[in-house]
Amino acid sequence: MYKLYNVKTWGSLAPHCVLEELGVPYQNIWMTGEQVRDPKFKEISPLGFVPVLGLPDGRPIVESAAIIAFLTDAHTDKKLAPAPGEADHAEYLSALAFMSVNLYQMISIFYAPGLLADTDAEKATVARRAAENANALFDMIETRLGKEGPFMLGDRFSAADIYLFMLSLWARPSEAAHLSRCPHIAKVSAAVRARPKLKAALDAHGVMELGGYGA
Ligand SMILES: N[C@@H](CCC(=O)N[C@@H](CS)C(=O)NCC(=O)O)C(=O)O
Repeated sequence: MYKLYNVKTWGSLAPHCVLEELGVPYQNIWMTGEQVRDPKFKEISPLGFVPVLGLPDGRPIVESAAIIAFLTDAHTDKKLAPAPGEADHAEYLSALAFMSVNLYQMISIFYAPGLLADTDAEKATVARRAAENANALFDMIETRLGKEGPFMLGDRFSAADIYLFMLSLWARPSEAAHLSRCPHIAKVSAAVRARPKLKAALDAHGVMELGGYGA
């Protein structure tokens, strides 16, 4: 059975939703931020991050985009993403990697500017620039959805939309401000919130309503 190391509203939210959509058996391990920051957790997650997916053979897998792509590839019958070998699968992987490497990372810098700055003034500048850069990346996705949407893969809903939904929860100055600036992304978020199989998980994370992540 899979094991998901999960913290409410953190980066494990999208893998959690993907597991729920796939309907595969898994053990959900709720953690607190304190437990994640315990040095012992680095034995299974080298950077001390969630998500971690434990495979049925016990191996821990890190990196949210890899976890999601692995899960949808392992369960292609559930059709939550194009199957490996299809041209759309390349687009799917590209969309996940784009969001993970660029957007997730930029949002992380916003929340932890101390990674790249020392003084409070430097941290404020880094946080402001990270928020601006994240919003510019959201705008690129918004433009793409306007031209080729309504979903990340055109007409087809996929786990990439769940990933975008998760990132949107963290957008600044608030999810509401972000979604009113990006109406196409807002439709993706609404579509995710309307998925019957996700209701329990989204309720558990406290994000069924707008602004569940702080603002
Ligand atoms: N590149 C990683 C980033 C994961 C990450 O940044 N996780 C954050 C939560 S959203 C975390 O666990 N932070 C640890 C902490 O704040 O102590 C991924 O995509 O899985």
